[in-house]
Amino acid sequence: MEPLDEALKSQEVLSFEAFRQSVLADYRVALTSREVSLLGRREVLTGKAKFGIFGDGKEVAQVALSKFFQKGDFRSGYYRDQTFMFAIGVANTEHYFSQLYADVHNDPYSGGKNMNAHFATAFVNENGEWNDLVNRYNISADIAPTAGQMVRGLGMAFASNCFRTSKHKEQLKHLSNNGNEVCFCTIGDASTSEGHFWEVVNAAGVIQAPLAMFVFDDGYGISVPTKLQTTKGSISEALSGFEKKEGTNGIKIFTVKGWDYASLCETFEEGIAYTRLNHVPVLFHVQELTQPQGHSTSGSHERYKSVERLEWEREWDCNKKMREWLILNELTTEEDLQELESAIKKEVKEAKEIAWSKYITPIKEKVKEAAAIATNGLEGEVLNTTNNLLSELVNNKEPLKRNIFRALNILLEHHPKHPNAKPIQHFIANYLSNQQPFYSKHLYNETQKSTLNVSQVEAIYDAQSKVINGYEVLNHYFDKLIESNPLVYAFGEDLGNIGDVNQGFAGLQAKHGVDRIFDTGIREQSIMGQAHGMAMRGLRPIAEIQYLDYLLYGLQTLSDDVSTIHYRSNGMQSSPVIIRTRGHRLEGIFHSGSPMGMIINSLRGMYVCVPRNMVQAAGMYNTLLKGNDPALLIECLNGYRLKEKMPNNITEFTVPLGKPEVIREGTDITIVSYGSTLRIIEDAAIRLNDMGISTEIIDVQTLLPFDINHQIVASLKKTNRIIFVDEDVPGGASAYMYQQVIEKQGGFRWLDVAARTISAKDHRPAYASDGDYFSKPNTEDIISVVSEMMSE
Ligand SMILES: Cc1ncc(C[n+]2csc(CCOP(=O)(O)OP(=O)(O)O)c2C)c(N)n1
Ligand SMILES: [Mg+2]
Repeated sequence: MEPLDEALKSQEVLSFEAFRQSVLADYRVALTSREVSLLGRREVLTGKAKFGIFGDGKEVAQVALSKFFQKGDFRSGYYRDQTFMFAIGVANTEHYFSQLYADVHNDPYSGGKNMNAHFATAFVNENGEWNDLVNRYNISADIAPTAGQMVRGLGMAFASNCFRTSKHKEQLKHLSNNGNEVCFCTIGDASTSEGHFWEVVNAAGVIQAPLAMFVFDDGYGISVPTKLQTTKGSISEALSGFEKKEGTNGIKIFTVKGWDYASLCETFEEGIAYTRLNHVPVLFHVQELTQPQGHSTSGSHERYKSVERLEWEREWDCNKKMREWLILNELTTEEDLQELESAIKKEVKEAKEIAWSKYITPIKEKVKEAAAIATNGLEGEVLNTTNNLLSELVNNKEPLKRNIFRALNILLEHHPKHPNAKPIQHFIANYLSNQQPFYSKHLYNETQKSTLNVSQVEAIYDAQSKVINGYEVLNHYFDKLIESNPLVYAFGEDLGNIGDVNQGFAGLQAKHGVDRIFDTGIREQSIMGQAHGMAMRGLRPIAEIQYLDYLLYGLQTLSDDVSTIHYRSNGMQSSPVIIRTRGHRLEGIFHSGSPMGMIINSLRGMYVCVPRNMVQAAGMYNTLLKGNDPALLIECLNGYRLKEKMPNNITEFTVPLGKPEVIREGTDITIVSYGSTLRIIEDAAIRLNDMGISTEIIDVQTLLPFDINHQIVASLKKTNRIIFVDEDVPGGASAYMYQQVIEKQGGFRWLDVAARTISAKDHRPAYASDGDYFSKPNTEDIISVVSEMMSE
């Protein structure tokens, strides 16, 4: 052979060997993942873990797609993605089991808070600042509600568009490499029946973002087969009208068999390179997948799958097919494979045992410590009964922390004068206070980036300060804000071209560009998700819900995803979205709701701001933009045309969260409220004054957080009478304010007469001005209740 031929030949051998090794490495991951699923299920069935959901039957497709997931990319996935996570090296088997055991110390994805196979990586550091997201794999924290991940995925993909068009790339280098990042979004076949899925496919087709969607089709959603889920029984067929053609927008659709390793690799390579370059969304319909162990540990698929189907699933198991392919293509031998398979079984078992030991050892030590404290120095009868009462705990091979609290408390209940009562109580208190934070921390940001740390900057006025309409205050404010903060993006229905229905952004798209201020389709759920995904990538979106009544359409995303992101990622991820809406009062059943009880009860984890006017709103936006917490801000619909004096420092002054303001001082009665009802109360206060009653009015300003420094009880100490007023239904947010002040702040001690709530009626507000009068609290209602209280 000529030297050149020889060199080429040896290169070929080398590259074949490299290929062979990489294929075998993939198979190794697929096998490992399968073994994890098998052992994981056993851990649940034997009672060591509570619930398990596994990725068996999806392994080969996931190792294939992991090959095209690059550093800087994002994943918004679902609970079947363990193989992908193992393949990119972000998850390992030991940690996987730690999460399965709900080990608060060793589950690196959620700190023991989330179910197994719900992954996350750190987007922010211990100081609350964004990490360099460009040089790492980014896994957004998983949620269980089916298809919920789609809307977040849309936002994370869309952020790449924002970075690509940004004029401030230099400042954003740690967040993006020119918008080349793809968001991988996985979903089960049945979950495509959810509205979220369709909303996102449509929105992605319109806005053209680098979103790679993978529908993992195993033919079932728990027990319900595809033909009852999807038109024509095929999601790719049903979606064909969305397909991008020459000269149109849309998405690219690929179909591929989930057991066919070679064609999976080829298809994913082509599709992902395409979306990365062109920002055209792609959807892969991954077909013919299986569930070797059924849906989850909660049931058995033999109940609903036919014998033939079960037989087919065994035959077309992706790992089995890959194994056959390896042998057929002489990439390995039967003997080597058997060796590999037994090595992997051993490895996974060892990892599981390490995880179990790390989890259980500290609890067992606590059991020992508890027993030692309880029996210390005892003898005779009291020792016997103590031992008897603790025997179940001490003999428990898999004790939980709660078993310790229960056993010790029962012991004290039986023996109130137990000789070791004091040290036992001390132990209980210490152990409780040591453990509680693991379960409760990170609901809100606790770092220096907590919005509660933003200090107050007073509004500055001088003789030249203009008095203008509320909407003009906002318009001026948003103009300055977009100019000064390159991270801010504003969007929603009718927000771009006409500048929102109340002109807050009027003229600003023309001035600042369609990249920063833009219209969206009528799709509240995915507007929320779009903002959420962008915020997680370090941008500062202000996204609109056109009217408060329509927040319901987006509430699932806000409640399940945005509100829990910091908590469920154990503080590793933040989403400082600002959701802007307007409400409380307009007209009729669907344009004047004020469902504040629903909102504050479903959005713990977000802050909820209820400014009484647009200057206060601007100050709150400034505060929110300095912190890293998500928030909802509700502007008063009937406030846009009221005259307000504009501060000179409109983009700098801040309104701190959780700090009520006394807007009228008085001595006889305190009325607590927020938003547009304050104007009715002010009207009542003038008439009450004429009747000789002096009213103190307090604007709470934010419902979450609520009066952090207990200013309201200070007012109650002075007046000894209090009413909580709002426009929600009876028992809604007025009851919440009542509970906060009367119970939490100890306000009951200062009452001369029973505290009251005044709210709207149970029904939705009827149309027109008289409808409003008879549906919502009005001035006469307030005067009447105050008069009644004054005469008691
Ligand atoms: C909104 C919502 N509804 C119901 C459920 C309960 N649930 C969990 S998984 C599942 C089936 C999902 O099937 P599919 O999307 O095909 O995924 P697979 O589990 O088959 O991979 C259901 C109904 C849920 N988690 N969320
Ligand atoms: Mg399915």
